[in-house]
Amino acid sequence: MPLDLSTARERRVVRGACPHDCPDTCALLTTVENGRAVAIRGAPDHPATAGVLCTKVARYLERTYSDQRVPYPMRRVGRKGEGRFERITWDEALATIAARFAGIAASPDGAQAILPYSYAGTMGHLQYGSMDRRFFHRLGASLLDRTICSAAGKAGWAAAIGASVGMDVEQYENSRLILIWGSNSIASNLHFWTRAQEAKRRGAKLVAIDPYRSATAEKCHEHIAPMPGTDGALALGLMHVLIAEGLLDRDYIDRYTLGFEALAAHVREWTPERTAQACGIGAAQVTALARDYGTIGPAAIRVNYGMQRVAGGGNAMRAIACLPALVGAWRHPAGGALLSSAGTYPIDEHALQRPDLVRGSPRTINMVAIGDALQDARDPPIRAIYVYNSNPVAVAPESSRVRAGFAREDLFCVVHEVFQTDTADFADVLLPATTQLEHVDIHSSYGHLYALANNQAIEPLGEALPNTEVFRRLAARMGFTEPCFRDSDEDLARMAFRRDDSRVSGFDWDTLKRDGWRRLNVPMAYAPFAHGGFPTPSGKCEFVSESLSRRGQDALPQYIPPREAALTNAALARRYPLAFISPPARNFLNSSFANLPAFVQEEGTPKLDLHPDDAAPRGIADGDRVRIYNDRGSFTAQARVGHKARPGVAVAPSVWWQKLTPDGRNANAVTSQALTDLGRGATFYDCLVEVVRE
Ligand SMILES: Nc1nc2c(c(=O)[nH]1)N[C@H]1C(S)=C(S)[C@@H](COP(=O)(O)OP(=O)(O)OC[C@H]3O[C@@H](n4cnc5c(=O)[nH]c(N)nc54)[C@H](O)[C@@H]3O)O[C@H]1N2
Ligand SMILES: Nc1nc2c(c(=O)[nH]1)N[C@H]1C(S)=C(S)[C@@H](COP(=O)(O)OP(=O)(O)OC[C@H]3O[C@@H](n4cnc5c(=O)[nH]c(N)nc54)[C@H](O)[C@@H]3O)O[C@H]1N2
Ligand code: SF4
Ligand SMILES: [Mo]
Repeated sequence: MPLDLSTARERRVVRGACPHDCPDTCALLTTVENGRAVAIRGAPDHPATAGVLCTKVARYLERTYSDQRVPYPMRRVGRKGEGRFERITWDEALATIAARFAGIAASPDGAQAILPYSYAGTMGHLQYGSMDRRFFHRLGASLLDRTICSAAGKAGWAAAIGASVGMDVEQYENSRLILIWGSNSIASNLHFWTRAQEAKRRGAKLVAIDPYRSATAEKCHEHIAPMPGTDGALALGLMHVLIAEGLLDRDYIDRYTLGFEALAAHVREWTPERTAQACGIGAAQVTALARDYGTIGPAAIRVNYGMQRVAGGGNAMRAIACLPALVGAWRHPAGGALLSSAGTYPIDEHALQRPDLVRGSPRTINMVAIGDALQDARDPPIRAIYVYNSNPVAVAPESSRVRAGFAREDLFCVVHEVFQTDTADFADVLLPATTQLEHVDIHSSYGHLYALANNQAIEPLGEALPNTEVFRRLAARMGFTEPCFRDSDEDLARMAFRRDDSRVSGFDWDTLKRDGWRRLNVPMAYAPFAHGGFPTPSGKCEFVSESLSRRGQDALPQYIPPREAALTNAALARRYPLAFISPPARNFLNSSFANLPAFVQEEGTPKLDLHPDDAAPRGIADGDRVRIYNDRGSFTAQARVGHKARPGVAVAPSVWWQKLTPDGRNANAVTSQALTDLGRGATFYDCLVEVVRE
């Protein structure tokens, strides 16, 4: 039959992966008709995705086709921060950047005066960290310590377990007890929550440990609400009860752990009473939780990064990571714990990022304290910053310092972005970035065990370019002749995994592109440490860590209380009596999606949850406008008085774009640049404030 050309439409379904900073890394199916993406859904065949996307990415086409996209390269015409730009060509933009970078590199300050600033706007290995790293390494720019999210927890977990490896998320449906610790899974780890729900239907008990009565905590059988930053004490208290009551797997401890006797002596003082006092909960809650944990099996912990954004976050995670070994929970695939599965993938970072190209021995700047780094006297000062995959003006702590840093007239600022964010307003040169539908990438996950390919679904919109291509072009402009700067995205994707590793044997980039996803070669009923084999120096779960102690850290997991709390800083707590946390809002992903009308509408306006016991003495009623402040700054929100926040804690779901709030500020006006005990991480949730009615 002849083809009727008048109605023929080219229609295809493209396999991709969700790029967002979320443990679920969903497999996507995008329907493309005549070059335009018309539908997006979760791949039904991918076990971790099971055909379901979260509400944000189910509307990803609104993001891709938004009329708010940065359409072409631009140059600043207004004052810094004003956000006024005029169109220029890519040629002009690249020439400007190359000339400024070359000038700085040739000056006495040298290339170290240039700083890349990026995080996880996209988690694909190519667009997250490949050609960009090669470029800045070869340039000799300052290095960036990418610590804003997970550094403390990762370091604490690694001290006990050895690497970011843990339970298979698919096994949680077989658990009998699940502790959801510092995680609002419904918002931030939806596909785990589905498994937890299934476990619940099968009779499992779910316990949330969170100072906030999140949507997740509300749906668990039990909710334990410690004060922020006190989880380390809670974990030590649980150990105390487990040991005192003999609720231990002695055989597992003898064979597969290191330092039990020292740990037992160490936690002797952590009685339920002392623990309860440190955490602001009841002693009976500590004992009951320990008894559940010691007697119901398989017992699983899903711990997330929400509990480690405090002074003692690293040690708290260490203590939690020790719990499964004490009760032998690792013996069962549905027992143990998961923080991140990222370490299960044999990523070839060396091949992707080429640290061997580094010129000299450049300094490292911690991204958390970017406010200080841009403002304090440094030798050399930061004279240029290139921001991509991140929105520091909105997400970095102590906004007043960050904004003042970016406002420096003498700072040359490049921002490569999908949207004109708070940070983009400060750019001298603003470059348009592609979305996930417009470029190629290869993905691992930090919540499941599949590798994924992201095929390009549509042509880039406007003049947008992928991160990789911009750095390829900049490298050529700067005269970098190493062949690695000519690698295509396909070349890069082929080198992302170490080919000699058995976990990825049997598939390659070509099969991954075709099939979209592939499970790593780990058993289906995966129990990574059933027979020990921890990737620590001793091969055991290390209650006592010699490697930490060699670095001047405590050999045993300590309780390090919050830096800003009544027990540690009474004078400060008298002026600012409320502990303040700003966890993710369900409809935003950090500051991503916080500019798109549908999601902003869902969230309404910036809110502050307060307990009636804290609202009443301040004369604050539900719906009042309130000001939240401390010595670092202030912002306003609408009070929501109820039982979501526990007494003594104020909660502002985040991260709003500053320029889209009524007062032009967000929660980071009050947060601190101080760092964690391990990993030099951020302490967003270690923050005291006072709240007044406006
Ligand atoms: N919808 C949505 N999903 C997201 C994100 C998002 O912004 N929005 N962010 C993504 C990112 S960047 C990450 S890192 C991951 C993980 O994201 P996380 O930041 O871990 O986010 P949540 O899982 O929401 O967990 C935060 C929970 O920890 C609680 N919490 C705060 N302080 C403490 C504490 O001291 N102790 C305890 N026990 N709990 C505390 C908060 O009240 C909140 O309910 O999620 C990702 N997924
Ligand atoms: N108060 C408070 N602050 C927080 C947190 C909190 O809980 N409370 N959470 C913290 C955490 S856990 C994290 S991880 C950080 C996250 O902070 P960021 O990593 O900065 O995350 P986003 O705010 O989502 O900004 C990512 C930006 O990258 C852009 N982008 C996406 N894809 C691409 C691409 O392919 N190329 C380029 N060039 N750009 C792209 C997006 O448009 C977006 O504007 O925020 C932290 N800040
Ligand atoms: S749940 Fe997470 S991985 Fe899945 S679509 Fe949403 S943001 Fe992406
Ligand atoms: Mo994060």
